[in-house]
Amino acid sequence: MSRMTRASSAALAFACALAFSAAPVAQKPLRGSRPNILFVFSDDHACHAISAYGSRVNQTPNIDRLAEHGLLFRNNFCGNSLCGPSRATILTGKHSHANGFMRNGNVFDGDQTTFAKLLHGVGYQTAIFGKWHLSSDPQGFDKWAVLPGQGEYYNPDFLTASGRQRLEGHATDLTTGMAIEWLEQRDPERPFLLMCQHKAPHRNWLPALEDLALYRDTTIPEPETLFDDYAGRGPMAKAQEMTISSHMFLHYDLLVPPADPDALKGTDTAWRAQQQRMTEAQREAFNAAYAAENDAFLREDPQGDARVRWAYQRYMKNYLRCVNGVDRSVGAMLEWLDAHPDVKQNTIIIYSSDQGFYLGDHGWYDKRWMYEESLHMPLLMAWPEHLREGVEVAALTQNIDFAPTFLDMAGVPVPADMHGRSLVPLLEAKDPAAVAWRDAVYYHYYESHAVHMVPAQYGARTERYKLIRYYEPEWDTWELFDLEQDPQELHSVADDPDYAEIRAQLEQRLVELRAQYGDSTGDLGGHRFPVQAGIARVEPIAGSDDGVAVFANTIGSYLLQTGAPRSGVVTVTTTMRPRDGRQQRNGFVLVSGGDPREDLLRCGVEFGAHRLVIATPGSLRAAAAEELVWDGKAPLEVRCTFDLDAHRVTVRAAGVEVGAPMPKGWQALTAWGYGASNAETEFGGLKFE
Ligand code: SGN
Ligand code: CA
Repeated sequence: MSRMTRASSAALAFACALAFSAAPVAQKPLRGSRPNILFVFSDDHACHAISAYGSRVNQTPNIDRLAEHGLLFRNNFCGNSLCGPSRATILTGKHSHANGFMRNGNVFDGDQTTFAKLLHGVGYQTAIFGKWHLSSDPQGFDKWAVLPGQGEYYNPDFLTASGRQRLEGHATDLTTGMAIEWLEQRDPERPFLLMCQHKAPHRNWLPALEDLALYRDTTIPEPETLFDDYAGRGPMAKAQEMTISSHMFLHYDLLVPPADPDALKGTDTAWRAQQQRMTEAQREAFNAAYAAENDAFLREDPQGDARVRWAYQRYMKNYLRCVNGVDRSVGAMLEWLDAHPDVKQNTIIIYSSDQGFYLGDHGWYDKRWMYEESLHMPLLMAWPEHLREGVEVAALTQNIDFAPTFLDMAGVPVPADMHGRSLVPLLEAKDPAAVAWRDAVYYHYYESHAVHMVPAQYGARTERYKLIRYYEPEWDTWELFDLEQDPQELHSVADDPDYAEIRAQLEQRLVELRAQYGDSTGDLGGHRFPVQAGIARVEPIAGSDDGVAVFANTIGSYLLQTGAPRSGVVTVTTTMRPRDGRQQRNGFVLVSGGDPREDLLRCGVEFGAHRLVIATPGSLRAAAAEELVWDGKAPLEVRCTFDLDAHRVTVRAAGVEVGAPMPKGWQALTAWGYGASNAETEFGGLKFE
């Protein structure tokens, strides 16, 4: 019997069963049911821009169909509100520290176990199209065509196993088209996993031509906190760089054409590149859609709050137009399934997005914070005759649960080291609220001192409370929110004596969660380095007085001390060595005589290349380098001499010396410390002479 006849006879039997019973929708066991998995995933689509979640700003009729005919997860969260990290978590079922992808810029270790590989191993055909953003090539997929990095909206390039190819059209439509084409030509005898991953509605929100007219004559309601003053919380929220008022680029983000395209600077130069990338017909239609509004804006030149309001409207309309494209993609998928009832019968369709987003809430765009708008991830699932319809799940679910769920349904044992739990019991329960489930979710964001300047933070969210710890020494602050009393998270009660007991309980719960998931990142081992970036952990080295192992999670990570400036000739010695199995990167002594966040001199060793190097400020490229004769293991004593009068630096190790000029403007050294990249490096015996 072919799969098709089996499926239709099952449908018939099911229809008969229904005719003879008064029961509501019957359910079949999900565990091991080996459904086709059609996973539509977008980038930065917040729940509050989905009408099924109660959006005040738009309608998403196709995504809503999944809620109507399936389940909507009301409390689904990410574990690290950023693109690459959320995707790595979904693939591995593990929090960031365990899958190694903690911040954008890391490279996903594609050799680790993913649900896609495991499904492939039990006979699923697997494909992924669209945004990927994990740097290494996809593994575990029979077919892949992914955007390089963030990818482009118009006429994007796609990377495939056989090379790079540019396609004409809008990224959302192209991604949908590839997914449907793959469905058409797949092997109908085997189950499939299809991941259709949209770039939209990611910044800089370039809608498809057919969505440009939407919202033109409407005003999008403003969020209550558009003009948030950040009082009532720690100082962190005020220090970010993600406001609509000050951190959006007029040309790049808000699509106002510059008077002189040749004079564009910084991020705004991308405006021109994007225009040039469009075909002439696309460019004309695109620019015509905004022309009247742009003219009015330039004429009226609104200032202050009026300008923020204008920017909010422009931003939101483009964001929501991009969302509309994604909703249309979901519609196209549903339509395809409707036209192929035999496939539909065996297909669970899932909609989600990598994290939430600020839609002007707190005056912001972007994500990253553990606050509600960016912590929430949409999650909807439908599978006719298998899942209940119109059900809302309130359980605290998380992106770590996706992989275990897919595996469970495919009948693959969930690897014990995955952090998540299969959602199958929630999917099967008559009353999901009666299922024993977790009482708290864990969160850890790392990408500090990067775009948007959101501090590293970890925390726990329960049904009612949220505890956040900003652990970097420059902040060292806790926030606690009572979500029932203060759903907008405007008043931290971390220091309110009435909440002291609750805070103590939550702190305890957070310790337990960190232990449960084995997360020791964010622990600086008692060291207080006032300036740092990209450092995940600092551990004291056993048996050493001042030795530290530094775990860096990106290129150019550092830990710096500041103190009494040192002038004249300063000599710094330290030992350094890569920890076992992590010899690919480097160890540096860092000094600064300017702003240490921008102006750093790096002197030290590239472990893999066995080179002694000096890299001058503003660049990670070596200004001077010499080969080292060294076994790659023994601690190297590195001696750096900074001559602030002669403006010269010399570095010696293992009998080799290199020298380079130092910035002339530096009168004294104002900050010094360690640097390492994407690796664990041990430093010891830092001495000044
Ligand atoms: C880019 C964006 C940022 C965004 C990050 C991460 N700038 O750097 O606004 O926060 O991506 O987004 S842009 O100028 O390139 O648009 S993520 O979703 O990929 O994590
Ligand atoms: Ca994202």
